[in-house]
Amino acid sequence: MSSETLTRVAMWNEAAQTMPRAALRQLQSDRLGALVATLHSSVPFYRDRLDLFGVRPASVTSIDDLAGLPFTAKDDLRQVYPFGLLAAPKEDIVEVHMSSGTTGTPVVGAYTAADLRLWGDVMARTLNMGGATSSDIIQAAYGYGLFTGGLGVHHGGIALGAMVLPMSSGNSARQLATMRDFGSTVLACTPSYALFLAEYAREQGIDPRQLPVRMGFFGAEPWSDAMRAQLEESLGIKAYDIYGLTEIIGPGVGGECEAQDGLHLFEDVFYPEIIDPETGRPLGPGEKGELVLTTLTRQGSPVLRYRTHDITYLIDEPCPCGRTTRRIHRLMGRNDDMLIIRGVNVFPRQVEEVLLRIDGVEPYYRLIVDRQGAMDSIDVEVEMSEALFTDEIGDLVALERRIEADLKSALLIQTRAHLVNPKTIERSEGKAKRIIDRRAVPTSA
Ligand code: DLL
Repeated sequence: MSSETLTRVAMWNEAAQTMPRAALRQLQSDRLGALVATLHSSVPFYRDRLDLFGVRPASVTSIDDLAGLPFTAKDDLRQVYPFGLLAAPKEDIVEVHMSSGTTGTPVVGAYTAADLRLWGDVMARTLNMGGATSSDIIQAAYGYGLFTGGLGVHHGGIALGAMVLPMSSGNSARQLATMRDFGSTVLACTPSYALFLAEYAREQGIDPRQLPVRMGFFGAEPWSDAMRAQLEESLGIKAYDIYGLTEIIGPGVGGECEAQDGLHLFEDVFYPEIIDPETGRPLGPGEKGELVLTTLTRQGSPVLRYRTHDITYLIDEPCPCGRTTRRIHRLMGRNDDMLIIRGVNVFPRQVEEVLLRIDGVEPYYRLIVDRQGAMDSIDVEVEMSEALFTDEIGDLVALERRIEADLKSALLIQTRAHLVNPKTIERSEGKAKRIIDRRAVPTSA
């Protein structure tokens, strides 16, 4: 797309987004030095790590020194749950979020007042990149609560000076009525929920293209260019991809500008690297690998070289929008076993843990993930144990309902359980193939 075809609105925090690359590098270098000094002096976990790696904080003077610093893994964060990685006094924390699905120990993100201003700023940048301004009415239909989606959009919308409707997700009839009554111009929710809303509107006799929404900010789960085309067509909007994760800040790590050609990263505050997941070696622009992020200015829960497990590549070419920040290609999948179902992160081992606690079933199972219409579904096939085998229909149904209820409280999503006969699920010698994902989504190339 050429620069002439981009509809321009005033750029939010233009200075941060159009900084000459040399000045940006200097800023990143200064911030990295300060970060390492803080981590060493205030976070015992990082002090030990840095000492183990023989890193003296005073020797970190350039962003190029990052490659010699230790990584942080999701498990590191879990081990210090809930507050072990705080770099600020607990009294200074004003908000807390947690990742939705984990092995039972969630990952905590703690925000000081300055962190919330940062979040507001990066989310305002995200919304504004797609053209949103203070005149917009933002329907925030990501889940509110410990999940970062709802409140991330909320803080960003307020920073931008827009009007925020804190809807949270669900209650589709009310979403549509509110959209119409208040004239919402922006919709922010998961892409699958947006698609569902369009379908639901049609079922109610409402033409979704006639709704006032002009643009959507969709993320928290993988979605494809085909789905973008469908959303843009069915809702009559521009659909932007937005990215983020609890461990870094929530949504607001990066997003698409009006060129819709890769997601700009907010490199002045979150430094990106792409590494070879096997060797940990940094890769260059265009080389596909795992995204690693360092929070350069977070106060509450800063992280050093956090391994996201998200696969993408860096785009170093200038963008017609005028921003000088590097972009990443839309997310191309994950290199761990985390599934994202209706926006909720699910690890297969959580399912296993639940099954192990239920008498009458074995931890042999298959998860079949599918998409019916716009909604993800998850079916769990579970083997009955031989000892407790029964063919009493009443008993079987009761056991299936129990499994569904226990999974619901552990995973926070509804599943459908199906008992199968003992020894019918394939045993494997290598990695068990427990997940069948029939959603044809993840890549968008
Ligand atoms: O999903 C934060 C978020 C909320 C992002 C709203 C965008 C919009 P978590 O629950 O910690 O945080 O999950 C983070 O979700 O590592 C990716 O694997 C995946 N993810 C997030 N955005 C996208 C996206 C939020 N645009 C994990 N495309 C990340 C693909 C995404 N995957």
